[in-house]
Amino acid sequence: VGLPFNELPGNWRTGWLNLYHFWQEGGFHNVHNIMIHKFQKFGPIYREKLGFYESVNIINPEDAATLFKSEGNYPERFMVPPWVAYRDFRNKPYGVLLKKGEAWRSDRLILNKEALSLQLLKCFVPLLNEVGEDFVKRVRVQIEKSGQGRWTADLTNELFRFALESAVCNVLYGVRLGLLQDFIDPEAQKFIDAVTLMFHTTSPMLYIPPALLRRINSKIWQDHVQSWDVIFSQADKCIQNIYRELRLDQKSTKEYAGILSSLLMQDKLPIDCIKANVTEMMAGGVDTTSMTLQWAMFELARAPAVQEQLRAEIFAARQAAQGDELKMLKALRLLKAAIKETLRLHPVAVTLQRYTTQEIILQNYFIPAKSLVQVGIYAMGRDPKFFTKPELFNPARWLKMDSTYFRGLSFGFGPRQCLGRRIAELEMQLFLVHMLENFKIETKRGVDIGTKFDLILIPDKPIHITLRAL
Ligand code: HEM
Ligand code: 2DC
Repeated sequence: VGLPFNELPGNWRTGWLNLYHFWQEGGFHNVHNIMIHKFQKFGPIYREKLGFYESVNIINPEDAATLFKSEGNYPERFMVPPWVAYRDFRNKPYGVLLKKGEAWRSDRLILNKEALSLQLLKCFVPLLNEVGEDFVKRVRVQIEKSGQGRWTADLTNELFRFALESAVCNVLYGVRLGLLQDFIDPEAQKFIDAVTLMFHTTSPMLYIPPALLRRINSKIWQDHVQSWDVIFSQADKCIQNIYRELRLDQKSTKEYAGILSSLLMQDKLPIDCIKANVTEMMAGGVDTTSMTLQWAMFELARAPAVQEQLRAEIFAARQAAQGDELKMLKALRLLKAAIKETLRLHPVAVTLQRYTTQEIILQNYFIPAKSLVQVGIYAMGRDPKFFTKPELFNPARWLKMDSTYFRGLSFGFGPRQCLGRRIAELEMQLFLVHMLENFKIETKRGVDIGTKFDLILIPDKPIHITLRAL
């Protein structure tokens, strides 16, 4: 028999005091470590209240399974308040990220066919391959320039541009960056900076009602509004361009011309709704994959043996596939495990969240319907109870583990999982294939890089990577 909700461990009775302590501990950038600490203190389940927001936090894969199996057809996650506040303030429509109920589901089913279906991979591969190849060319030029056969740099901005060009311009819009009129260099940089600032200004506003910050016209709210304004206006420019082009000539009826064109031609969603969703995908497509790729290269640089194994796998797969890229990708089991392993140690999202739709039992406690439950995936990924020697970057563990049951949750789960998942996975796979085929990835030894919560989890200092021509 279960225990009552009110007996859950945790300091959940003192919301404002907690927020104060949290702030004192530098919590706004340290959410992930505070969570690990709390699981150590309270055990595998604790209740928490920060400011206005209350949640139940879990770490156990079995408990995650219980939660997700009861989520139903309309799962809801925590709605990031400043993101909602911006749209309401400027009167912008919501995309799937912020919609609920039937409105969410009907949009989402249409978008799944355009972004998540496995049949799309053959359309995405050539688009993403091209950008990967160009990145290699860029690196070669830099190596040439250095005259030393190698290039050392903080690749943050290079990878932002790569991600923008891959996922956003090529897959969403079916055009290369240089070809998007009104969206050449300075514009692209403006967009990239706006997305980073948008994430950065979100985290301090997570626990304080945005309406309050708006009323006192705080700097953080102003910056947040400005960054979303740039994101929306840049996206609008791109969408208008494609829209105009599509109406001028019908040339692209045969060849695959990207997600936006496909949505426009199908005519199943109203144009405002397409705009809202494409804007979200454009904003979601930059920092997520680029930061993950940066972590992946960092981990591979510190594990030269793994790097060699991956190179061998890629070499063999390339030979066997004889030019069939999809076939090659199918064979890259260790490479896919390496991406999973990167996201285990460095997830983009510190937690997954769901509102319960019915009463459920977690760790023998009754959790009422409509509670916010968070799965601490950062903490789970680093807990020796769920991953032996968690500090070790060991991609092969995913191929050998007894059970991976509800352990690989980096893109979320179920009907509400990441919409960009297939694009992100393919983009990262192809990037790493090209990099490993051409360069040795190295980094200075003994440099420890920590993690910072900036709404998404990012490195706490610049990572310097050395690329050496093979
Ligand atoms: C949602 C992770 C890349 C667009 C999510 C969620 C996670 C996530 C954990 C919440 C899922 C859940 O609640 O179950 C990641 C990771 C990425 C990535 C790890 C790359 C490494 C992308 C990209 C795009 C994107 C490239 C756009 C093309 C979205 C959208 C949602 C979402 C629109 C909300 C979906 C909905 O509510 O229906 N992502 N993401 N993400 N992601 Fe991603
Ligand atoms: C942040 O406590 C911490 O993929 C909060 O591409 C809980 C929370 C809720 C939703 C999460 C968010 C966290 C991190 C960033 C996520 C977001 C859902 C989607 C978003 C995980 C864990 C992200 C980065 C999307 C963003 C698309 C957007 C910019 C249009």
